[in-house]
Amino acid sequence: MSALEKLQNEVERQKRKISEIEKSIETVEKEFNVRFDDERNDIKAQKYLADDPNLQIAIVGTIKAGKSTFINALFEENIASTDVTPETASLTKFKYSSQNKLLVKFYNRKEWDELWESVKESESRTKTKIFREEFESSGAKNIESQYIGKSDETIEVSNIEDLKNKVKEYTSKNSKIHYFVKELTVYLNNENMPKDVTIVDTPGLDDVVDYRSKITRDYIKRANAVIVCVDSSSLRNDEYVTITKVFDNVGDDKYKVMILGTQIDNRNNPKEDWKKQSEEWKKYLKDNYNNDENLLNNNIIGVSSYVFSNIISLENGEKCEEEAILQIYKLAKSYGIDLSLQDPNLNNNIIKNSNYIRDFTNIEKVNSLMKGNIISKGVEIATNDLESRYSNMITNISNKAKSIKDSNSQSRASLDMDRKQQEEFKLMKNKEIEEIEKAMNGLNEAFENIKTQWLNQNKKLKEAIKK
Ligand SMILES: Nc1nc2c(ncn2[C@@H]2O[C@H](COP(=O)(O)OP(=O)(O)O)[C@@H](O)[C@H]2O)c(=O)[nH]1
Ligand SMILES: [Mg+2]
Repeated sequence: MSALEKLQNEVERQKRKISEIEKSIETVEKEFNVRFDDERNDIKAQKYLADDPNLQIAIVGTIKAGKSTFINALFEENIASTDVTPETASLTKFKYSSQNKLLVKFYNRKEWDELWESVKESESRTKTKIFREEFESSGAKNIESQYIGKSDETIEVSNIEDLKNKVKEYTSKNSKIHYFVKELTVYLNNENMPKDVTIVDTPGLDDVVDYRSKITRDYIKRANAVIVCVDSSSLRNDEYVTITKVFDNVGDDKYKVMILGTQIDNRNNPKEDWKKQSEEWKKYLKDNYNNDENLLNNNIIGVSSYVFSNIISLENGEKCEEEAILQIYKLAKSYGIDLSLQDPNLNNNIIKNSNYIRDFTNIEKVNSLMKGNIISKGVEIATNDLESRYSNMITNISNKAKSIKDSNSQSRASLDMDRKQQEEFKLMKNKEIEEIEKAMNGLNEAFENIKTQWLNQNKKLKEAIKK
């Protein structure tokens, strides 16, 4: 059986098991008048994972950290919307495809109401109404009824420019429609894109509307690997808290988290300033990476997506803005290459040194680490994550069932009963326990099965990674 077939089998098996489990839970909930709310959330997350179990890498960070600019550098294509004001409000998934196209998903009524609840909450917390004012002045209100609850839409495009315009139309803050877009999948025919992986641009973790940040927090749990973008000037406490949550989520596989110090070209002396910063960050992140020196040195990387993309433009004979030339100059200078700004041949000098300058931006380094450590083992990682998360889900459900069983027998036992009542109670209790055990049996069986499989799989994967 190929690795991919194994993954597909596991998906099918889990889907079957999950529907059995849901029935068991329903029985137990009715029987014992309890609620499995957290466990149902786990189940929902597992179903979401099983619906599209393939490798997904999340790009997360605060607003304006440079997430979208990094994605554009990675693909060498200005496809993700970037701006000085926060742009990305929905999950934007990028997948390789032989055909350029878009898939748009809109909020349903319930989600839209929840979003507005969150807007109200943020208004009373921040005492500002920025979001509401922008929404109202954009004229989006007039088209709201056309989009909320609209079914998923596939949009064919004729060429890459058309695709870029459509992406803007559905995601850019300057477009009315973007308010109603929950998720966008961009199918991109681009040779620089790794195949069999989805790269996901996410809303900022500090979006004024918490509902949108929560989209990212939830998505972090779904992702198989996470790249955290942090402005290279400093690592703030709230960012550190997020990073810690990201690490909690990947279990033992710490290599699946990469931390990018972004926009190093904005530092006074990019090379030296980043060196100092990264030493600081390593101290903070030592425990997160289990004191693994290799990971600390390899997975905390200073990048300049902006310089990288502009170098590529120059190499392709395109023009770039004066500001970009200055940033290129500054980055190169800090690494000891003086391009002499006054030289009329400045652009040629840049191109002559472009291999070095591209190196200083570290974009290719991040790209090859992503490919070598994560994407090349995509199917194994996806299978492993699918199994281990299933196993966690089962453990939580089993624990919950056990605690219901325990507390139920205790509370009953403490009642003061006469002999006849005691007899009746015993019978009833046995019946209840039998009932719950029956319901839970399926779960435990499933759990034991996959635990063994998972342990084996995990061992193999670790050996492979060591190699
Ligand atoms: N100088 C410089 N500016 C950058 C870099 N990366 C992003 N920016 C700028 O920072 C702003 C926010 O970037 P964006 O990618 O939209 O941030 P996001 O909100 O995290 O997606 C934009 O104006 C970008 O041009 C970089 O490496 N260098
Ligand atoms: Mg963005």
